[in-house]
Amino acid sequence: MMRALALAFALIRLAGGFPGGSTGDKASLRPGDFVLVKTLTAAGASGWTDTGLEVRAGEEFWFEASGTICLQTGNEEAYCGPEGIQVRTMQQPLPESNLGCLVGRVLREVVIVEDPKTKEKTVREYGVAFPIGKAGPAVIPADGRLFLGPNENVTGDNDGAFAVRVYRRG
Ligand SMILES: [Ca+2]
Repeated sequence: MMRALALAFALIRLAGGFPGGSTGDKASLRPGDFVLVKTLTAAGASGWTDTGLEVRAGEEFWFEASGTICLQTGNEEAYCGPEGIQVRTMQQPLPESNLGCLVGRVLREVVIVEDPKTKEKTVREYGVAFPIGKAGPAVIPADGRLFLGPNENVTGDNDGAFAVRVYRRG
């Protein structure tokens, strides 16, 4: 299994790169327009890390991230920084961005659904993800609570962490 995934990584690398990181017209924004509001560590294995920040759609943020995570412990091909790996899989929140790159997610709603027969409760989260990468501005896509994590859905086998500085428009 590990070997198969390593091979998949290698093959996709050969197939060429993908765009990752940032989007949109950000040329007019400068770091000096922002105020540092949070410094946190987003562990690769934690999935989404809560920033504790409530955000609104259209707000402008600036992010700076460093550190290295491993997307599959033991796989030499699976290390990356906040810019991620130039790989695309079906198992990532943002399919158009690099696998493992730092992404934001605004959690909009948490719904607890109860099965009418078994009475078993399931928690469903609804969020909107957006690309961050290594450093730069980002426009918040929705109202809600801001979380940060790697652009990957299978995070339980990860290692390492990103150190992230979060700046809000002053
Ligand atoms: Ca993983």
